[in-house]
Amino acid sequence: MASDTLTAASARPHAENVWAAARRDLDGLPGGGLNIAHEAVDRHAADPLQRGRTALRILDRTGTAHELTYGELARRSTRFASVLDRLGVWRGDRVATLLGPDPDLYVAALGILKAGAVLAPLFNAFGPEPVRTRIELGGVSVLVTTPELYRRTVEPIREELPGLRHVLLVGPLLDGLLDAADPDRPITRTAPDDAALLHFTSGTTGAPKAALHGHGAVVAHLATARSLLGLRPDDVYWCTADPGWVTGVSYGIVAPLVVGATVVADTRPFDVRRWYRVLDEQRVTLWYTAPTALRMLMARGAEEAHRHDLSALRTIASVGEPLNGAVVEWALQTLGLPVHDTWWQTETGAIMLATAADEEVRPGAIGRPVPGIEAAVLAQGPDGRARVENGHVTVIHGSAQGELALRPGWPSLFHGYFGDPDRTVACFADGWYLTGDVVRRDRDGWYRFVARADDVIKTAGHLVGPFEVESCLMRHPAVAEAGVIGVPDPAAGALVKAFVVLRAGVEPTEELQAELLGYGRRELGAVAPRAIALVPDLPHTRSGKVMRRLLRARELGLPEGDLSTLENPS
Ligand code: 6R9
Repeated sequence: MASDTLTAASARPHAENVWAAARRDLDGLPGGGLNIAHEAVDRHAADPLQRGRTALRILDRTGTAHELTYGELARRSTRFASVLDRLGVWRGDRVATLLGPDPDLYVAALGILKAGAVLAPLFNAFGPEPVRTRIELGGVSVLVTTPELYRRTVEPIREELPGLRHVLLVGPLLDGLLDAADPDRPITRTAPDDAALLHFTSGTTGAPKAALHGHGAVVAHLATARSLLGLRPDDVYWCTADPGWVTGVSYGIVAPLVVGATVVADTRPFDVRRWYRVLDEQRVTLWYTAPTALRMLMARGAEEAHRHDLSALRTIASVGEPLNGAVVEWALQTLGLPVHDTWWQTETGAIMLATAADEEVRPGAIGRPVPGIEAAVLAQGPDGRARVENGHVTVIHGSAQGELALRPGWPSLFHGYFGDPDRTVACFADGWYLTGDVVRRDRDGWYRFVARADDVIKTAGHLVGPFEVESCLMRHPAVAEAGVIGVPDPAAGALVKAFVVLRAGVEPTEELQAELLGYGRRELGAVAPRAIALVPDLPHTRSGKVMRRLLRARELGLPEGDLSTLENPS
């Protein structure tokens, strides 16, 4: 105990220095306060040397680049904030975006923040059901989307969402409103603790969760992007994460703009040849991507890579899923650079463990806690989560395996799950934030990812809550019960698979199986199961819950005995 106290005490002043230094490099609002959009654009737009620089370079469906300078982005997002005023949006109201990385997305996101409202990004490949759940959960009053996505995803559920007062469709309608809007609307004076971002995420049980972050999170975005990714104002930066997820916002919009770099975005879906072309033709210098994408490039072989000039590239970094050592070795050989792993979660708001851009990569390891972060490995209980006895956890020192925990106090830690204090409280024990990830720490303090301590699935970098998929399947009239797990996949890490028990009297035919797959795709979109097995029954705990771990063990042909150490298939 004594040594824990000492470590914590000596870590704290250091942590404060790290964040205080980043805070000093931010501007703050004239007259006081902190607003992410001011730091990301208006600060640069006020600087005559920076105003005309390219903030965004967005490749449209035809590959044509559309550029917006910092000055243009500042002006347009101010007008967007003024449009929200006219719709009656107030400070703290939740405004959702259902958009790909189009110019309008950046304008809307920054405009929402300028208005003092809360930006709630939605993944545009979600089907109607996940969108409905999230709009309801976040109490979203305004949604910004395209006419096409509106028809496909929102119209079928519109009547079930009485709290959604307005839908703003990008295109001529929005352009007209922007032209008529107030170009001089001042940014709403927000404080670091005022709500700014609402990111939807998934847990093992229950509905999705909405993690709330404040404007102060920008301090951590700046500090980590600079010190770990090595992001600089002269960078041409490409973050391949979709802006409907936490990485696509925090490190796809906020961090690079705050630094003053040029953001490259591609609105078209993944394609090996085109990705190489983007890296080559856009002269990308810093590339923040994900293991699934790297594995897909790797599967195509070296030839395609060698057709392109990647000499502008200085750093490749990765996030979201376990980064296989083999991918790192391949990148080094084929792309001429290793891949620097970074680990974080929606709740942490910023990178927590990493191999910094100027550090030597150890294939298979994530790296170490970032400056300002105190991490610990906690002993696990029989359910795989950290063991808490009489309110106390057991910190393991030296080389260890257990649940990763982080000492709260960094600026981007979530403020809580919106409207769900009980689930928020459950994330903390004995002065630690519990991550739900099992890690192994080597003797010299380097961390490796082992598994999730719970049942959430990471498929192609996207977090999927099995409960959400099971609940949707169980609304189908033929389904009595469903159990959903991740099964290993060489490219996507894991694929969502459902085991379905049919209602009495329903025949398990191939047609029904196909119908259920189609139903899942229509309702859930990107988080739908890729495979469905019709089974006579499911294993249950004594309290009646489906034992997903046992399903996974059976699927993988693993012994069913000790399930607490069952490693994640990814
Ligand atoms: C940023 C993001 C968080 C979960 C996290 C962990 C997994 C993230 C990882 C990683 C292995 C890495 N994860 N980074 N696993 N190596 N470098 O992805 O947030 O969508 O909330 O997911 O993703 O399991 O707990 P989020």
